[in-house]
Amino acid sequence: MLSVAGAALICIFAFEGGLALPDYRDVIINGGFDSNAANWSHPENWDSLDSRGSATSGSIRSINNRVAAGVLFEIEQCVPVEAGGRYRLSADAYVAPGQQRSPYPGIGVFWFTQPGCPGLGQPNGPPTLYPSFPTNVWAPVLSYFDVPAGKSYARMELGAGRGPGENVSPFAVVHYDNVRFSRVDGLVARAVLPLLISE
Ligand SMILES: [Ca+2]
Repeated sequence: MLSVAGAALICIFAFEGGLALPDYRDVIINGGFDSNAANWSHPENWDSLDSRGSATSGSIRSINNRVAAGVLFEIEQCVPVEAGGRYRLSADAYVAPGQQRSPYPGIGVFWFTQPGCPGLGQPNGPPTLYPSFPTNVWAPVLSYFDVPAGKSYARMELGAGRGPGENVSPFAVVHYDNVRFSRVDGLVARAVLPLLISE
C-alpha cells in the first residue's frame, strides 16, 4: 500500500499538471513562464502572451537584434543532467505575423561540468533550426540530446533566427512557452521509482 506521503506525492503531480500529468523528470525550472521568467537569462523578456491563452501565465521572448542573417541564442537556462542519459528538449514556439526578415526558432544545447555552466562549454553540435516556421500559430519544436561522458550540466538555448536583409530594427522576436528538458531513456524503471520509495 502507498503511504500517506506517497499518495500526497501523486496528488501534487496531478494538481500541478492540470489536464495532463507533467514529466516529473523535467529538469527545467519555470518552463511555463507563470507570472514571470525567473530562473532564465533575460527574465525581463517575459511576455503576457501564453500558448494556451491563460490570463495569468505567459511566455518568454527571444530577441535577435543583429543585422547578419542567422540565429542569436539569447534565452538560456543551465540544468543538471546525467552523463550518458538521453534527453528531449521540447517547447512551443510562436512567431508573430508581420515581422521583417522571416524570424524563426532555433534550439540547442552546450555541455558543462560545473554548476551554473561557466565559460563557453562544449557545443552538442549544430542547433536544430526551423527556417520555414509558420507565423501566428503556436507550434512545437523538438530535439534529442545524448549527454557526453563527464558532463553534468546542460545549458539549453532558445534562439531567434532571421533571414537576409538590411534592417536591424524592428528586431526579430520568437516566443517560447512550455519548455521541457526531460530524460527519456529508461522511462519505465524510473516511473515506478517514487512508488517504491513511498512504500
Ligand atoms: Ca505559459
